[in-house]
Amino acid sequence: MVISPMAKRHPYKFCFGPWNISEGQDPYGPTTRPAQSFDWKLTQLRKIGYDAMMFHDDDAVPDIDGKSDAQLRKESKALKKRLDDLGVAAEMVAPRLWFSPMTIDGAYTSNDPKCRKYAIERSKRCIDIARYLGTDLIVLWLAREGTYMREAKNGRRSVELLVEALDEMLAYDKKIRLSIEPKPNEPMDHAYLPTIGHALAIAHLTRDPKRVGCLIESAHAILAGLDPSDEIDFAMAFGKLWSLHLNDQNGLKFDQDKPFGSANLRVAFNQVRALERNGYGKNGEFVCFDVHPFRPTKVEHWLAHLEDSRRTFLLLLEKARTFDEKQAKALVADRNYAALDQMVLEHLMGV
Ligand code: XLS
Ligand code: MG
Repeated sequence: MVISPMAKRHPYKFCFGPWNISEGQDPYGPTTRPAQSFDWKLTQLRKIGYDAMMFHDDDAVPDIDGKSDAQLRKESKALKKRLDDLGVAAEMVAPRLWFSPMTIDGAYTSNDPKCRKYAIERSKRCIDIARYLGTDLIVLWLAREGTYMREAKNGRRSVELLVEALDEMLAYDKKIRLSIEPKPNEPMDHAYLPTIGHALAIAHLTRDPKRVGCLIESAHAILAGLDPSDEIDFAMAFGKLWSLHLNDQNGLKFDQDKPFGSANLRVAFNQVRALERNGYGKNGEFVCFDVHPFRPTKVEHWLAHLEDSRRTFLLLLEKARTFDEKQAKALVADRNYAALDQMVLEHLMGV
């Protein structure tokens, strides 16, 4: 199907991260595709109509822990030049705090003060990289801030430690904004900040609540048993949705990072509608797809999940913009939800 000119006039800008062109490794088996260079990924990004790349600190500066500040500056600046030459923006930088031997038992909430110090120092270096790459957005996916058993940590103390860490980052750079990406579980049994409500609530305990916002990932909201479109409306009612990871998820299991709309087209449609009614993107926010190829994917189809997610988004945008709001309103006023339900289904089926 051809995407109509109306959908092409959208104000949305698109983004993905180098980890989204992944090699297929899972906990039960090795990679299924050979690794590709970062430069190749960057070139592909432009070719398939994307505008920006998101980074973990060590996507930007590999082996960051073994490198001096001078090296970090040199490599970040060289990367910024490559991005500028290709006309690609750096959307955000996120500290990858879940790989190091120093974060085995948590990063900011580790029981070991030396490990907590490492996490904060590493986050400051992540902020340095963001500054060199020209973005003020730091994303915090708090992968190991939680427990495998609740007795292992003091929950109240963990909240205080999280606030201390956020405060240190806010004080380190007066311009950066922190965007918390909640996820309720995996790798932890229970995470400390499982939902957008938690992220926005903890913002208010920090020294500068205005600079602490959130990022919604569709799959993470679904794993919390929530509808991602409600999370979008909630975050945007606070003016705090600063980034977005659209993808899909089939029920309450491991994080699947499926292509956008792959598991539930209607849930995807409602996310696009929520973004439209709230004007997402009008302050320069990007639509990022945190999606992965299915493990059996062949090398020649390696970018399909990214091309398809963007295409599905644009097609659903057209569906959102052509949804008969007047008729829907009349059905709501008549409390005729059966007809409203069918109307949505037929609209999505193109009847
Ligand atoms: C993992 C997260 C991660 C963040 C960035 O589930 O989605 O990829 O988006 O640190
Ligand atoms: Mg994500």
